[in-house]
Amino acid sequence: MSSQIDHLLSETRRFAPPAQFAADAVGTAELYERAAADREGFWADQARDLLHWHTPFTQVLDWTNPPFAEWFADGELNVAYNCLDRHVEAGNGERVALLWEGEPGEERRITYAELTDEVKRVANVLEGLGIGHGDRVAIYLPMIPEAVAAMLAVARIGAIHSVVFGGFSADSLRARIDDAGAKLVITADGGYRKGKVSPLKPAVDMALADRNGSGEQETVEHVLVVRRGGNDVEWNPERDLWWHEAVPAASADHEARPFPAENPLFILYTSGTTGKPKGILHTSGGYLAQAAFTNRVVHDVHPESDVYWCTADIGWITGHTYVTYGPLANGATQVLYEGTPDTPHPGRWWEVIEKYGVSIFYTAPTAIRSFMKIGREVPQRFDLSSLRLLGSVGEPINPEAWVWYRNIIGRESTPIVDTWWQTETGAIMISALPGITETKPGSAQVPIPGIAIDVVDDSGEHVGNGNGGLLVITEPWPSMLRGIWGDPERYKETYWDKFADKGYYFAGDGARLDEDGDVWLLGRVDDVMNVSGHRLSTAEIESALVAHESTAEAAVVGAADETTGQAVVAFVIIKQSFLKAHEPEGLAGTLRTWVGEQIGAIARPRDIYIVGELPKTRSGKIMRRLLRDVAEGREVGDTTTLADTAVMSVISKQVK
Ligand code: 6R9
Repeated sequence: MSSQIDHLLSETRRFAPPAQFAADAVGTAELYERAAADREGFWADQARDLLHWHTPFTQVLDWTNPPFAEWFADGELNVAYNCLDRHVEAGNGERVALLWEGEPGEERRITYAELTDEVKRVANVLEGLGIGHGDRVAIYLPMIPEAVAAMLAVARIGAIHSVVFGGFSADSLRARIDDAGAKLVITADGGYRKGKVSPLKPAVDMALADRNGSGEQETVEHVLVVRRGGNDVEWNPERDLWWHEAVPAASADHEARPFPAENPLFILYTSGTTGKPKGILHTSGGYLAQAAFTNRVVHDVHPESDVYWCTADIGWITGHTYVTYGPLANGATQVLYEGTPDTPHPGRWWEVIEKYGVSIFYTAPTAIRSFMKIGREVPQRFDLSSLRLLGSVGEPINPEAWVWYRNIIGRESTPIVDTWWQTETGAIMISALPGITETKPGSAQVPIPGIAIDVVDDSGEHVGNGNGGLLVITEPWPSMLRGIWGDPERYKETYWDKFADKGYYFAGDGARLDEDGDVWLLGRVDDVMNVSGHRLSTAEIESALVAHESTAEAAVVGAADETTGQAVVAFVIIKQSFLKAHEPEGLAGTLRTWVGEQIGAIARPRDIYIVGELPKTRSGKIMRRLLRDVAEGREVGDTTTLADTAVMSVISKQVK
């Protein structure tokens, strides 16, 4: 970490917003002044200006029972109405909402009127299946327009969606369906990934079946299936129905009923420091207000002229807030792309930007670094002159990648917004405003208007400029998580206990304030890894590894990786009994595949080392810090607290 900090400290490049950009920008300096003078009044203004309220609110924030916040609680709205119907009623029905590009190259242009129509039909189908207010619906879909429509239809009827990333395994899906008690699963036969159809429905069938003594899943009554991949699927006529049969047959009349602002909107599972993923709960009014506001001012969306593209999958929070809710609440036109960046050729994304004239582009540092590796020749083959703003999210962006992004993709002129936020925060919290802030490569810089953050030491004291510490959020914000599904205690413990006397939310990230007071994020300070911008917990992968018959013990660390930011590296002790009965050859490969099956391909360790022992303290805690040294090829640090100080030299030899 210290070499990383030194490196960041030496970064002195500065980029002022281009004059024309600043002149036309949505975000203005007055926003900061207004928010500083009256934070709650500021958010109330945003919520009123950006959203339609069936019943206007009179209360703004209720923080009488911290850490359980309520925003705009006596107001009523319908989230889907805000993202759809009102744009049609305002005369913008013919504006394109989604410019969809399938991986094999098909194209669909869907207007706001068409999307509204589709969502109304889906809402009728859902209600016909007995889904209503407060019911949970799991969504396990590829990046196709139906994914957005499904989320909005669930929101429209006041039900709660739980989107599960299509790359997660049947077991991960099952755990999420069980935890939420979902009544319905919306999936597809399969979707295109890397040039072939990757099946989804078979994973749903597996998830719902009785496997490994799990018993048959009991809450799911129906599975609604979009035909996309054309792959063969098994069919349970009592349970399964095709989208293409049910939806067109349903009525396109559906009234958007108002729901209270605090009506739950979705649960999204994310990795924490323990083995069990947490179901992060978000509600309606505050979430949508901050989603719409940040998308407007940070991404500088001008809905009548921009073509916006956020490359995140809807399975992640970025896809929720900056594909589905933010841009559609603002009435923007956006690209939705199904596949991977390098299929069928490494210039696929740049081709999409040229084809649709994308003007705002929001992606992750890991993607930028992998493009850097391929070389500038690839993007330079395409006309990227439509781009006027670039954004980054998911992990710290190193200054080299930032500058490459600006120079090669942004023609040395577009502003870059490096946006820090989390599944839990619901929307962007720290970022430059592109028409105002002079940007610094590698720094997320300043809290957005209306957000209060600090960097503090272990006892919660402000560290002062020039120092590092822990990132905290010091005041409640509209799109904050409202809890962990079914586990209020864990919510308090995880986020609020560390600085309970101050009432600060602890984000789990380390950060540093520079001499100007700007924030530089330094990565997680807990056992959460960040691989290609995806959060993974060491504990979750360890528990998958020890669930394999061969494994006695396992320790997992996130090791620095040039492309993915961090990579999963596992140290595994194999059971003696297993070694007696089996050849150890190929075991590392078997375990990699196993982890992929248990959690999903993103969790597969890059390296697995079979070792004889793990470094432990006298109290039995695994010292992951030392394993990280080995995994990153460094001199092993202080081993004096180990129970057996010889262990590390043995491990180092085994790894070489
Ligand atoms: C939106 C999202 C959250 C964690 C967060 C932090 C890291 C996200 C970042 C960033 C540095 C940025 N993170 N954006 N670190 N600079 N601009 O990614 O949510 O998947 O919940 O991850 O990602 O470590 O705590 P999520």
